[in-house]
Amino acid sequence: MVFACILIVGCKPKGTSEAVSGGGAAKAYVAPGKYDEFYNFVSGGFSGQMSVYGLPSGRLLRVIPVFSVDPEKGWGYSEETKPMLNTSHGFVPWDDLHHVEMSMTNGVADGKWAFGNGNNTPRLARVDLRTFRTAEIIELPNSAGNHSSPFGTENSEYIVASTRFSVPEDANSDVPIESYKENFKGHISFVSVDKESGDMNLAFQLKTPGVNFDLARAGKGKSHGWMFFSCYNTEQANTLLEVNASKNDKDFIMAVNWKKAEEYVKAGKGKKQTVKYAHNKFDEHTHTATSTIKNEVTVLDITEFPDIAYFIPCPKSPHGCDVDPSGEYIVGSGKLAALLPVFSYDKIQKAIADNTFEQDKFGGVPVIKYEAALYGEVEKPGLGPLHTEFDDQGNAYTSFFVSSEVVKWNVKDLKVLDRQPTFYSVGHLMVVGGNTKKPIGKYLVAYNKITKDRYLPTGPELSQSAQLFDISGDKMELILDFPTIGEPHYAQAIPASLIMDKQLKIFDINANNHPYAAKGEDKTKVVREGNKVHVNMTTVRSHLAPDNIEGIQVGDEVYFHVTNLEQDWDVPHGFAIKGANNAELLIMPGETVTLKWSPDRAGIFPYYCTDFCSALHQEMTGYLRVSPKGSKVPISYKLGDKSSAK
Ligand SMILES: [Cu+2]
Repeated sequence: MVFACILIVGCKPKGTSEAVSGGGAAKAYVAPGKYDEFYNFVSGGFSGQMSVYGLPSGRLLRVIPVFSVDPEKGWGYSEETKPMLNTSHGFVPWDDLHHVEMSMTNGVADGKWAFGNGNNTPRLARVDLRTFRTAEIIELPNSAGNHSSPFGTENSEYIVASTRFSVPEDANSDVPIESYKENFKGHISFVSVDKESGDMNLAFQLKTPGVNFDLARAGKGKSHGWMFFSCYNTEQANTLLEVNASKNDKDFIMAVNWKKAEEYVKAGKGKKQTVKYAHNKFDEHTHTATSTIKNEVTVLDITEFPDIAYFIPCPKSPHGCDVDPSGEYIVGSGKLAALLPVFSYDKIQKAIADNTFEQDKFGGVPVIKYEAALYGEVEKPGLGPLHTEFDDQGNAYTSFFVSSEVVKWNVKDLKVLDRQPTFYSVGHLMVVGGNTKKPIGKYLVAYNKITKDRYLPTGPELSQSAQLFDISGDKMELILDFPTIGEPHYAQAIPASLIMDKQLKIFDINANNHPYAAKGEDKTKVVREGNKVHVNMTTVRSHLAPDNIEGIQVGDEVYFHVTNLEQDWDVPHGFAIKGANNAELLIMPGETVTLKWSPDRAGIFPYYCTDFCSALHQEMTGYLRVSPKGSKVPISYKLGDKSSAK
């Protein structure tokens, strides 16, 4: 116990009682009625969501359900959104979303889409920044633990996702675990993105030796066309990894010439493989998602093509693998290393041209000599380096998990310039645009793993914490703490001006192609088809139509297709009915959404609008009568004196 206390005290950076005051606080202050300068898209870690904060205020603006069901928005509960969470394993309503990647044009965020990874049941998602909704999810075959994902190329030609756990290929996976070295392989998925529509497509996969891929970054500028991946477990251990995968002094960064790989695939060199994966898309006009199971992927084995991939030794268990704005420097972060190696793209190219390789290949892939690829090492920067982002002045910022600090250093001379404590144990960090060709060196956010004493306590679990630093001066200055949802891993921020004027304010009711849309109260109806009953309902301030329904029976499957007739910004309506065992619906102006409900008893069931919409919101209710199975009560429905019976 005493030992534990000492440990905890020992972890605290000096000056834990320091509070931000005066000028610092003013820098994060956004006055009521004023907008933030940046949108910050933050991964929700184990919550499976993405949340959006304003910077510098830290205001929570929106939580976007991606891989998780969300009762606030009915995501994954409505019939229209359920297919978005379909996988080859069936309906999977959860995942851990670790990393966020903004779509890019010429190496700078273009404000079209945000991509997110699902680690557990490997998936890639695309969020539409006009609607702040998940528009597409694609499952990744031959993969497990989609951690090294989603990392995009300079023009989002591809969003790249690699397997954290090497596993046997899907087609022949029933093998002894001990046969790791022989049967377990890594797979890297290249998912193409249509520049206009955003539609994703699993273009091809690279099959690699069995290691654990951790993180990655695409080359940019001079290194555009290349991609760099950190890999650990080069020991190829399959048990007690904390010991057995930490034995080698150096693991690898893998440099991949993806343009070359793309050429080979186009020339038909890849092998078609039978797999099974789901591809889910949300259609904005039918307001409905479809899920398609696909059965084929093209795989290129990198060991058969000597000019696609190279390993570069990197000390020790590398985590982050970050490329500077010029594309020349690649920073490897060995999370158990005491130094920070910086590799040079030019030197890597020269080493390849000169065959400056180690004598032995690794798993059939050439290994470039460490010194031949190395630009230099940042000496004694801190303990446990994890991630690096960059500013517009040639500086890098690296998070140090063990020593709980952010360290600023110069990319050219590798000298440490500043260090500031974080509270506590920082994981990822983010500079606005810090992964792009044009960083905006104004703010840095540290996403911390532990909160300890920063906020009011909340039972056994404390809030997750982000910390905002002003990095515009020579010294980094902590200006704000703000709590976050889930456990944020990575995040990215973009100027608000890039997307705030592109927001979709309503769905055009005339373009609503939902098959059960009722585009007016005179189009509402209740139709029995066997034991299925379809209710084409409308909602508008301040009533639902119809608001009296009879003739439903115990054992029926009732589908409430609710169309919101409003055509004003920010006038959603909700829908809920007593006893329904899923969530409410939340229906945007011009949209149609469906709740499936199976009454379990006879009686009167009120239904109502759940989203406050007007002074007469409380009156926005209706009654539904359920009769016993086999009852002679006919289907009938009405609104006021407009009734009809069938
Ligand atoms: Cu309402």
